[in-house]
Amino acid sequence: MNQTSVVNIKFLCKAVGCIGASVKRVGLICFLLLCNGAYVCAEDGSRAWLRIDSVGKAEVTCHRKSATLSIARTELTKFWKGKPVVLQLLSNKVTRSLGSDGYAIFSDEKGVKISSCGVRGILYGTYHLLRLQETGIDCSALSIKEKPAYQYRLLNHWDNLDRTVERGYAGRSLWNWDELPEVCSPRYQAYARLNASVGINGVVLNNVNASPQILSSEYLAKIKALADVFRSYGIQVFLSVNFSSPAALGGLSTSDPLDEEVRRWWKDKVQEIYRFIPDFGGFLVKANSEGLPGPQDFGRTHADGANMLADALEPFGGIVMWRAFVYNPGDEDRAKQAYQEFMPFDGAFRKNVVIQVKNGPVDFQPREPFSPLFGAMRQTAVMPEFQITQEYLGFSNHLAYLASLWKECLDADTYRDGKGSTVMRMTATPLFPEAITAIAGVANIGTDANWCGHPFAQANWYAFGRLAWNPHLTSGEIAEEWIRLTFDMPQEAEQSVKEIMLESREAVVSYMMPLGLHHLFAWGHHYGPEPWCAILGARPDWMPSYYHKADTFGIGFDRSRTGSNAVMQYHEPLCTLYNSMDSCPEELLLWFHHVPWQHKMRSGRTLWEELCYKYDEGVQHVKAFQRKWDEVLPHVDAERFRDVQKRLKIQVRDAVWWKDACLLYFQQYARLPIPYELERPQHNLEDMMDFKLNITNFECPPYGFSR
Ligand code: GCV
Repeated sequence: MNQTSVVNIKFLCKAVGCIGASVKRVGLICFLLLCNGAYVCAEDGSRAWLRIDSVGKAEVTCHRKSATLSIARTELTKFWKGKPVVLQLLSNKVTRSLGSDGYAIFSDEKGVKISSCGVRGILYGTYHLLRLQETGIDCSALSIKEKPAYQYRLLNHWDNLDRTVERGYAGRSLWNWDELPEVCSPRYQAYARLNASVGINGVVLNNVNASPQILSSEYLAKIKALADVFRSYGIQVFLSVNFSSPAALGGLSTSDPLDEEVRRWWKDKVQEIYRFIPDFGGFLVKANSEGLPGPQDFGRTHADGANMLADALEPFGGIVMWRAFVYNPGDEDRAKQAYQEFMPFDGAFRKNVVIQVKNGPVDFQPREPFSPLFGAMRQTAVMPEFQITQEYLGFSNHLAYLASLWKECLDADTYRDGKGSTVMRMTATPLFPEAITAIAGVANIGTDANWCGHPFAQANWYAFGRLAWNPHLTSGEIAEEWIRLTFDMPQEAEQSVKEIMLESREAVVSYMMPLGLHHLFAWGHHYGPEPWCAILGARPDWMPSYYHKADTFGIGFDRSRTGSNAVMQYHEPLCTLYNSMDSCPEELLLWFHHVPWQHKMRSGRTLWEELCYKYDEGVQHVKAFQRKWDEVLPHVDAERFRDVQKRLKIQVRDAVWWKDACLLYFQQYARLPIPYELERPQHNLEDMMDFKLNITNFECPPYGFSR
């Protein structure tokens, strides 16, 4: 993996090709090459964290045959630089205790043994061994036993059949439906390999806003082709389904889940799917949410709908992931609605159903408290859904390392069974013997050469996989691994990059929505700030003012006992802690309280001053990231260096935009000066209010705010 001695032919050819076109550009490239020690090769990021150069001579023995074992064997033969390896597929006390995805690795002076009772376990052990080698761990005396925390570790693609990606910022959908099943892009295999290398074992191929068409025989043949590629990498295919498919696709007069014909239709459809894909994983369902059809359209319940699908899938071992992302406009606080709608059905779902719950009670905001549903259900399996794609975190223009956000949720104590009932424990420990344990991340992957748009967005894909395997890992440990695998830097530079990553999520919170503010996003695309947004006739719960409630008294959503009483959905001591303005953690203050502008914060400042300081802190953080990144220039190839540099510039500009927009807008209510020691606004409120970013929701705006 030492790239520094490799001359990148592709890059040089590109440079030579430029001569005719632009001498100036070649000059710049040469300058950058010189700066980089002449041989740091350019990279397009397509190899992501699997950048090992083949050595091609390791001795690997495996007495069993399977497509998965043969991948493991090839990976080691090509990339392992140590003593001979034996791959042992065997069932003994140790391997059985680790399960078919788990593995044991032992090494001594004679060589290495990777054992598992499942072929997937051997593959995961293989990638782990290579990861240890590439992160510089001494592999001569290993004694490792690993098993994943969650049984299902899934990516959710929000990919549409026309190849747009809802909230995708890295090009188009990877799935080229027009070419499939005849043509299978080599990227499908590369994608599967990257997933397997971090332990991801399932993918939901299509958007939860699902087209009924995905279940047509024509598409099932295409999906089969993908499943055939993914299978040997241990990846199961799942589909999002539209609840009204029996009517919309099957031509039935209803999609009522208690109707016999409808039930028959789903059973037949499921049988057909399994004929195409014998190891099909199951369905993900968004029902009665944001206008999508669901069982409530027929006077039935979520349990009726989920159980009908579960019954059809059960004979084949398939599962249903039923989303709890439900809310309706009305008097009730949006943050309370999922809990209210689902709690009455605790215990009413079939055993092969799991309720998929977003990390926070509203919608993937830069910071939310954990969803109270995690600590609530006692007889129903619940799984976390995280968003890897950065819908609310600056798309792929902003550097935001999200392991910190997910860890905050996983480590949060729900107090369901007393202290220590973390979200991680509540979701990774089966509630009953057959209960499903699962975790999902909304993918940030597209056709961009580097898969994710921002080079650092790859770290979020990587981190999701690593946390799904082992949620006890720290954000820092995962960042360190990723940096080592992704770049070739001296330790000091690695440290700087790690600092950027670990501070990045908090920086985004500070310049977008500090102190518990949420959903101040621009209408529709959710890229920039629009705290003023007011669209005539639009749903009030889609307006920022619904969430910030700024007035001349103060700002924030009162969810205390005297407000919407959302605090009651949390177990003690959280309920009491959140209920009081004095004890509520300040990072969630405006989530739970409507706080007077003059309220004294722990720092001794007033709320208004604190808000100003927080916004400013966010901006200063990103400016510091720019400086730190420039310092690592000698250690990063020119292509990725410049890409990150360019995006950081956008991020700084956007951070200032966020700060100016929010402070100038809220200042109208606070009627107080921005503390004079802080930088003055660079924009006028009126200009910002007039400005409309012209993007559709699946594109990444090229350069953020400019008029
Ligand atoms: C797939 C938010 C997003 C939608 C998304 C929805 C969901 O509302 O803005 O794009 O739809 O969440 O998670 O279902």
